[in-house]
Amino acid sequence: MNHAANQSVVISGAGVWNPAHTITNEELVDSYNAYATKMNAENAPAIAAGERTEMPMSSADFIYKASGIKQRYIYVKDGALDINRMRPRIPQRAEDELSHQAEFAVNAAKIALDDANKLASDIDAVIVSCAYTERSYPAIAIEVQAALGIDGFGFDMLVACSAATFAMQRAYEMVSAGTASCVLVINPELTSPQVNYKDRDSHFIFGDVSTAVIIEKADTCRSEQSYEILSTKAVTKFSNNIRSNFGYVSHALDDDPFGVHNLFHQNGRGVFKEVCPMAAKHIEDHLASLDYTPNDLTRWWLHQANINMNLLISKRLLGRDATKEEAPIVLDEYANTASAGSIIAFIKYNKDLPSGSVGVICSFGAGYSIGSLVIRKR
Ligand code: CO8
Repeated sequence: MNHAANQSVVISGAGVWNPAHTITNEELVDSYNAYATKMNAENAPAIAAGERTEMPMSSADFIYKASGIKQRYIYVKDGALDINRMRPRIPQRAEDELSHQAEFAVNAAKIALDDANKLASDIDAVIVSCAYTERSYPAIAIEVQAALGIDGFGFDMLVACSAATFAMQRAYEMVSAGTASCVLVINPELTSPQVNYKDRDSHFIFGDVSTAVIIEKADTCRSEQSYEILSTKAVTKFSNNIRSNFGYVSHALDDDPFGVHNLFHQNGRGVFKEVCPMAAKHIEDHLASLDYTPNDLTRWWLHQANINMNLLISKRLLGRDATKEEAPIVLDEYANTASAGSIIAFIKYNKDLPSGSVGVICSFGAGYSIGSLVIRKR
């Protein structure tokens, strides 16, 4: 936990950018069910002999009820719903072209810079933090830095669903310590290449999006609306319940680097049961450290993995259901966007709050990792 003793640190701007294409639950389910029907027909003898399990059908109704998701944005729709492919067909880019993920990042960064009333020349550090980076090096952050014409330094971070909050915490610490004065934190969540569209249990979960925030000292802030960061808190606890194994070691393994065990997979029920109490306690402890109780919060910008998780966490803390205004949900439009979810909720639902309102941004996900920032409208 950190307190900015001498220097108030603020979130002075933020931006969300989404790709043009969407996939509704119905479109997704039609494609998956057609694929499953085809596979079941092709494997009918093996299924009848008990050598292979029949693929179950998916349901748009189940998806909405179990998760709150109605649609998701996707960077490249072509290929993702084609039952002979079941993955997006993303065009290869040459090394001298802007990479896909850097483009995602730049799009959100420009919106955040405008929102904070800043120029690229005001920024001296760039953190790109998300669930996956497109490559190991050079860092996407350094490519973004070059694309925007930013001096200083940049680096990438990976903390799955807590990548955004953990990166904002690092930015807060850098500004507090004086090692950077104005930090651009970007979360280019290009999730669709890792989604297993052939898996009924997870094909609906993720969407593509990019978010960015600007963190700086209060005395350099020129935006009309800003939030003081009162405190940050992070915790991690190892769990195998959410895993993605694809990585650079694949080249040296006698294994299929694109096998289903290397794509995103999870024990969703287990995650739900374990993470909800962890996240509730995390928020309660964080608030208590500031002499706040849950009832002192005007808004809860929670991680967006599942609407039922958010309802449970806020109910556990408030002793009643949180209203839509108190704990906004963006899952219906965006689905789970890994680390970007709580930031989208913040971006879409903060401008209406009066000065002095206190809220919490909190993420929770793979690792497990939980990150929170308690913030107050200036
Ligand atoms: N259609 C119809 N039925 C289905 C479907 C479907 N699509 N999927 C499952 N079912 C069935 C099941 O088979 C089961 O049937 P039965 O009762 O006969 O066994 C029944 O529905 C209920 O299944 P579940 O118990 O699994 O359903 P839940 O109510 O638990 O809902 C969820 C499933 C929505 C996955 C839920 O468990 C959940 O959201 N859990 C939390 C998971 C979570 O938060 N995970 C975090 C993931 S993100 C992260 O941390 C980092 C990821 C980084 C990015 C990755 C990019 C790719």
